Parts: sequence; structure tokens; C-alpha cells
Amino acid sequence: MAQQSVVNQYAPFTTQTVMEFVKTLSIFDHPNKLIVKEIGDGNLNLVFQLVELETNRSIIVKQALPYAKVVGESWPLSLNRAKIESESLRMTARVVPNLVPHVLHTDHELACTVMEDLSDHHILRTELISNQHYPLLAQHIGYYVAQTSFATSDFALHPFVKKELVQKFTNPDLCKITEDLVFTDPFFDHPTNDFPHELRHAVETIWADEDLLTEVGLLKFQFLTHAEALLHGDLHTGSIFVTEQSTKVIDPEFAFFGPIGFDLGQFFANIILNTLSKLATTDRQAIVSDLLRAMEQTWITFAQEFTKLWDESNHEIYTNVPGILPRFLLKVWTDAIGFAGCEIIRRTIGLAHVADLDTIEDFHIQIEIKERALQLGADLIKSRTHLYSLGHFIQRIKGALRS
Ligand code: SR1
Ligand code: MG
Repeated sequence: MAQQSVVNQYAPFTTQTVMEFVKTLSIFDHPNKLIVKEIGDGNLNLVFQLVELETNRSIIVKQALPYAKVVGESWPLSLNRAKIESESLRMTARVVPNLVPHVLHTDHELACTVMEDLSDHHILRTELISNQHYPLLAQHIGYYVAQTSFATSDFALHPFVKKELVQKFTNPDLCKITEDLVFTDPFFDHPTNDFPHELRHAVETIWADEDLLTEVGLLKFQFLTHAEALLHGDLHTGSIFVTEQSTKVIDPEFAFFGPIGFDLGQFFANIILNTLSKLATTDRQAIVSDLLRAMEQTWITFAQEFTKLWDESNHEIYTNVPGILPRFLLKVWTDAIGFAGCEIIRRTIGLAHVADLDTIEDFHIQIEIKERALQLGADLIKSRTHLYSLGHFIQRIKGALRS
């Protein structure tokens, strides 16, 4: 009877019930000898690791909670995000199977996904904080975004198929989190914001900047309305696992059809935040150069791969009109810079911070770097249409690192 309720009815798993659930799946040869640990450190979900003692084989079971774990039950969230995540992982695996975790099983009723355990990988954010360099990361992420976005765009799909997918990946709850936490709350005096009073002057400068608010408003409307391709939707450095040779993009529960520049922008922003945090260190020169090169390489790989796909696999007659690709890439580029600016600002003063900045030990230096982050974020948003090239963009970041 107990097992039936585990299998059929949603309830948050415990280490006991998740084990009972996994026994029903015939994944392990010795399902009675499992070690189970809850290892979730994210904002929203339960994550269990189950290891088979005899073989040391392990899997992950990720289950959505009906509320945002980071805030509590007062912030209800739809369980449908578990379905979005597993379907997005399966869809993405069609074009980049080596860059995402392998899904073993999905249970929509229990809002959970059973997948490959990536414990041999490390979370990119933590690695960047401790100055580790991953030479293949930029190519992998550029390739990931090009492949996943092109394959789900109107350039590759029949319009009926594309519109069916847009419906399937409509993700209102999670998009609302981004609409609020990335594009709205940090730009107004809102209770979800979180910053020390030493930053208040810099924050009030943001709130009073009407030119900035105009541009952020326009970026928010792009996010709301430009259903260009299936995005990851939350591509920060905590959503990426790495080893020397391998990169895995995890956690696409925010997936939806949106502007392609959004994923690139979030990735850039989190690299920039890490770069800024290096101002607190003495031997920063080489690390900063590596990080700036990683952004350049990400864009170069993205643009090359997207162009290749455009030339070889398109199903849209307008892709044969020569002027369209450069204009489209310029739009993606400009959007990416603007979205990066919004992400930099929200990670500095909004609800969800990044450890890159918050773990800077010297509080005065932390405040000084956060002020620079706010200025750079605002600058990228306002000048995005003038930063036509990679060179302009990198120069602007170098300027923020110097000033
Ligand atoms: C309430 S969720 C806060 C943040 O965590 C997620 O990873 C997203 O980035 C979201 O904005
Ligand atoms: Mg996440």
C-alpha cells in the first residue's frame, strides 16, 4: 500500500520513499543495497543521489517541490517544471547528446526526473571562484547554444511543429520568476531586493536612471514576446558541470521559447561577475585574460556553428537572402549584451546573489566591486546597440576592470 502511494501520488520524497520509487524502475541489479543522500543545494528542488553498494553505480533523482525552496511555502510554484526540464533535456540531447545529462526515466505525476549522476564533474561557478581554467568550456557552450537554438527555431522547423513546441514549453511560473527577479524587482524599490546599506547610493542611482529603465523595459518585452528558440532559460555558471574534457549543461527547468541572446547573455554575465571578483585578488592578470577570451570564444563558436547550420540545414526560404543572417546575428549579439547587463545587476542587488561576489572577504572591496558591477551592468544595457563587435564589448569590460 505504501509503495503504491509512492508510485502514484505526488508527495515530496524522503530518502526512504525515493529508494522505494527507484526500486520500481529496475535500474539497479541490487536495489536493496542502495545508499541515498539528499544533495540539493539549489533554490527550488530536491536532489537525491542513490549509489548501489555492490557496483558503485549511481543515479540522480531530481524532484520539484510545489514551492520555491529558497523562500518557502509562501511562494508556490507549479510542478510542471519537472516535465519541462525532462522534456527539454531529451530534446536537447537530440542535437548535443554529450553536453547534457542522460535522462533514464521521467515521472510527471511525481514531478521527478531520474538521470545520470555527474559527480565526477564539478560545478563551474565553484571552479571559477577557485581560479580553475577549463579550456574547452567556451567552445562547448557556444556550440550548445548554436545547436539547441537553431534546431528549435523557425529556420529549422516547420511552422506547425515550431508552434506545437512553443505550446509544450510554455512555462509561465518559471518565466515569471525571471520577469520579476531579473527584469523588474532590482530596478525598483522592491522587497525582494537584497543589498547592504553601503550600496544604497549606487542602487538609488539605478532606480533613478530613466534611460536605463526604458532600456530594461524594452529588454523585458523582448524576453516576454520573442519566441525565437527553445532556451535553457537559466544558463548561469551554477547550471554547468565541468571536467577538463567534458561540459554538461544541467537544470533546464526554466526552458521556454524566448530570445536566443538570453542564454548567451546569462552565461556572459556570470563570467563577467567572476571576472570582477578577481579584482579582489593580487595575481589576477592571467585569470582575467582567460575569462575574457572564454567569452570571445563562446561568441565566435556560436556564430560559426549557427552560420553553418543556417547554410546547411535551413527550411526557411528567407535564409537564402544574404542580408538576413548578419542582421539576425547582430540582434542576438545586442540582446545578449543587454540581458547580460540585467543579470549582472540582479545578481548584485536582487533576491538571488552569486557566491563569486558575496564571498569576497574584505567587505570594503566587496562593496567597491559590487558598485563597479552595477555601473557595468547599466552601461552594457544602455550602450548595447553601440557595442557592435566583440572588440568593443571586451574593451568596455576592460574599462570597468581598470576604472
Ligand atoms: C526563486 S529562484 C531564484 C533564482 O534561482 C534560479 O536558479 C534562477 O536563476 C532564479 O532567478
Ligand atoms: Mg537551477
